[in-house]
Amino acid sequence: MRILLIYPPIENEVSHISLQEIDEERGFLPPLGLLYLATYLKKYSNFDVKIIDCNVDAISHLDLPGSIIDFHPDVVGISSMTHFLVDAYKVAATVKNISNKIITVVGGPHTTIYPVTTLENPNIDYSIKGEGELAFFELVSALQKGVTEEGISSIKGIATRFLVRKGTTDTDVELTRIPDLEALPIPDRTLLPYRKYYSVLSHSTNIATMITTRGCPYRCIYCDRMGKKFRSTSADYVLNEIETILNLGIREIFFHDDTFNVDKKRVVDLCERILDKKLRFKWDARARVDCADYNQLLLMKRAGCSRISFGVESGNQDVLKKLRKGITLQQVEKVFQWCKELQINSLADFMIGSPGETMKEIQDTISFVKELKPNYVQFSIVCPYPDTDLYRLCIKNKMVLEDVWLNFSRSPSVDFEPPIWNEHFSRYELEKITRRLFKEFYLTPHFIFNELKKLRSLKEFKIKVKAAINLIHS
Ligand code: B12
Ligand code: SF4
Repeated sequence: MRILLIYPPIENEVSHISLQEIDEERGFLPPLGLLYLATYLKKYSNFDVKIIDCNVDAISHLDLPGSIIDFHPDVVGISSMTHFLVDAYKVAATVKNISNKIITVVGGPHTTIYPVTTLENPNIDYSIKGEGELAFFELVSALQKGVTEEGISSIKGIATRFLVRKGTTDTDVELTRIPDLEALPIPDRTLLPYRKYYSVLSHSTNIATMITTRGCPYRCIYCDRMGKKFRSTSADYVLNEIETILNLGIREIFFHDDTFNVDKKRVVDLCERILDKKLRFKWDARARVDCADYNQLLLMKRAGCSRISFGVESGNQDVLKKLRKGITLQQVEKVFQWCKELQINSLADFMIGSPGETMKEIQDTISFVKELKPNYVQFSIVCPYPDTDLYRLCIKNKMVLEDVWLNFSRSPSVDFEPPIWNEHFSRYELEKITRRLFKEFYLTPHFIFNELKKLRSLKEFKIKVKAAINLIHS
């Protein structure tokens, strides 16, 4: 069997969540989900497996047929996030245009919410709800053995037309989740053009990404991870993975765990092991302020952590409460102060247009940013995303008149405008405010001077200048 995994060319993104012109120079991050799938298949089968990351290799929808025909796959797996669903569906159409005999399977965060709805698209044969390693392996093995669709329907996490005919709904399909993350082989980064990945935020011109935990025990109302079972890998496993990355000559790692520091003891253990083994690399992580303490941050710094992103979301305590964020402004202040003392770069993520937010609360956020002085900020417009409590609230309060995300999933179009929380502001007003906040933070002599001091290469200089030009023109 020949299996081709495709991360679609993102050409038709429905996105106003962060401003598109500001995202453009963000860089390229590897599609880690597909790497996990491919590595698992390679370890446990003799299938021929290939990944195409269309974005990093600049393969457009027009170019894609050539790349698919070259590999002549039996099965094509496609990744889908909601914001690039149009592109995922376009890839499925391209595959079926080449040959109707190629089986198409779509997985990822979007089909995890809408596994059955996805099958309304005639170009998609199967979809996966949840973490795909085992389910996809079982599906492809069953296809090879010629198992019937009814038989395939008993594989956990797979939506089939057989199930649709029986009246199964999106919520009925059983979620597949890997209970023991250490049963997964360490992703083989050489399956991707690993030297090409970088970020506007990185120190090096080449980075890798890792995920050491899955799930998140918190319940923020705007997030679809809420309450999902938290699982982690041991320090040994993580260290092995770090070493395989360092052996490829990469010296910077972005940890993409939802919340890296949930388990304090684990963070301490990990950092001590990095120090013991004298592994030298820069890294960054996404963390919660209420899970951080001074000693944890000190150890992280000593172990090479150069930047931490914290979800701060608002400078107003009532708004934080409405978002069910579970943090206080005092905790935020304390942790950002510690980061300054320890010279760890801090990135504060804020959301604009939250429930209950008027210009007064936004002003509180602006004042808070000025007081906090993070090294970087990210402002995103609040988007009630599917399968979040915020979206359910949006429907309940009749802020949207129908289930717009379900409609979008049925027939995605690039013209779709994702919903906003329109209690006090229009979409236009929120975009205007967000642009202003970005400019006020980044286009200051103080910020520009600091960034210039940190530059290490001509490539980094060019990336940052381009990002700045985009911002000026926004
Ligand atoms: C890294 C990341 C990004 C990167 C993407 C780069 C890349 N090439 O992957 C960047 C920074 C660009 C990004 C952007 C956004 N992201 Co993001 N991102 C993530 C993050 C933190 C990690 C993704 C990851 O690597 N996970 C680890 C791997 C192992 O999991 P996975 O990718 O889900 O893959 C598994 C399954 O989904 C499935 N699977 C995936 N693909 C396929 C394909 C097949 C064929 C099969 C069978 C299975 C399968 O199996 C995989 C293995 O178990 C996740 C949160 C998370 N912890 O997952 C959010 C997440 C994916 N992002 C999300 C969102 C909403 C966004 C944004 C829209 C806004 C935002 N708030 O950040 C923006 C969009 C950009 C824009 N212009 O506005 C949501 C997606 C929700 C959805 N319904 O699609 C998530 C889940 C976070 C959240 N809870 O809100 N993101
Ligand atoms: S926003 Fe972060 S902390 Fe909150 S539920 Fe989602 S992943 Fe967890």
